[in-house]
Amino acid sequence: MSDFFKDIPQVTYQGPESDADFAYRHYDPDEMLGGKRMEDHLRFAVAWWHSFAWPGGDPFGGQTLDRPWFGDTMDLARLKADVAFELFAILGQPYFCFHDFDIRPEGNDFAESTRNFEEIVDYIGQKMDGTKTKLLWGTANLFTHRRFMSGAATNPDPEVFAYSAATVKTCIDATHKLGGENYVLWGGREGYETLLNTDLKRERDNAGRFLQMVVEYKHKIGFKGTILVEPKPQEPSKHQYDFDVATVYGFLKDYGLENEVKMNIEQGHAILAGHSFEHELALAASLGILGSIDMNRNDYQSGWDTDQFPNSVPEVALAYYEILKDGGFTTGGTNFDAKIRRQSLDPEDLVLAHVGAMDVCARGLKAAHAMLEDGALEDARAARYAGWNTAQAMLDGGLDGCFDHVMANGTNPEPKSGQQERLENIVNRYV
Ligand code: XLS
Ligand code: NI
Ligand code: NI
Repeated sequence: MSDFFKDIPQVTYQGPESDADFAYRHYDPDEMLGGKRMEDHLRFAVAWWHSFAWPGGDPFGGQTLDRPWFGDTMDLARLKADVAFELFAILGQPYFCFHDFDIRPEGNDFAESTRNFEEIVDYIGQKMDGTKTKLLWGTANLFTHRRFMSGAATNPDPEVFAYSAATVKTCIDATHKLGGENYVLWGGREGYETLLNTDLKRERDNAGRFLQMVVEYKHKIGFKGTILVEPKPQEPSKHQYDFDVATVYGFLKDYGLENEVKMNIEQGHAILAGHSFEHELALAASLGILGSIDMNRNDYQSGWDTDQFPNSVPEVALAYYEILKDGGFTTGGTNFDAKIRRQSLDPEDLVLAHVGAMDVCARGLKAAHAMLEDGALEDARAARYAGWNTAQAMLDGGLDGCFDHVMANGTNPEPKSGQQERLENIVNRYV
């Protein structure tokens, strides 16, 4: 036991009337919603990188957070894992997520990095054995080290492609070993800064082949989890090949992967791409590729990827509405890919960030569930499209079929209200 969280109690559900800081007011894991426990709906995960590896830097300043496990030794990596599992015990959330880079010190070469990684993975596996904590997903960090500055799978240098592929192999192996339910690829530097030095077609093809190799390997070793791609339009690269859900779907189709790969959709990335979160979720659901979410938002003023914990119930309610409408998560979940603010120095800040976010999501989920149950929005939507129940012939008849129809019926369509205000008022009754 470390003493990092020494006076912080285990957080339990105490109901909406509680005024304790370390209490859930809405996240009651056992509450049933539509025949499923709340914990099994939300499937919360803590992100290792922001919670335990991030030093508090921003573009203008370096480390603000002082953590006893910061440093490059295996002992410190084990201490970091100890503290991580102490946080998991306090929060009681069922899952966590990690990159190789978050959990192990970088070695002098690939072989040493891999040895460090495998040793820590075994250590984490032992810690998982004694608890109910599970792995939602693992991933490889192919963007921080300078070797990846010109991309990983899209690097002009085939040696970097190979290094990246070898790294992903070790990360899928680790995820498989720890019983992970998904494997994520976020293409941090899979994009370019200037066309003047970029062979766009080759880079995109190499990224496609890379993802095929991931899928082939998954099947070879019998990994049953879902392969997820996390779209993001920019930051760090200027033009990313995985811009948004629509772009990634086209990419998957091109490389024959649309039935193998789903999306991990992040709220802040959706906003960066000029979409709403619920747009990205609804589109992925409509394409059958909605997998999992990173529930962290951006600051609406600063305009960059600030990775803040969610704190707006109406926003998350609309997101869970799309997720529930799609049937809910299967292997996916709600990962807090979120960091505390750089002035939030205390251990309790880290705990309270998660507590608040879990309660916000629980309230959003309950609102979403109630909206679906009551059917007010879906009834209105069905009514708006009711004409299509008898209009299939128009889709089959082609342009001249439609022409004949209009000529025969003398149709002069009457515009109808979209009723947006009424629908917004309905939503506001729930949130
Ligand atoms: C960065 C991404 C990253 C992925 C995992 O913006 O959100 O944290 O979730 O590599
Ligand atoms: Ni992000
Ligand atoms: Ni993310």
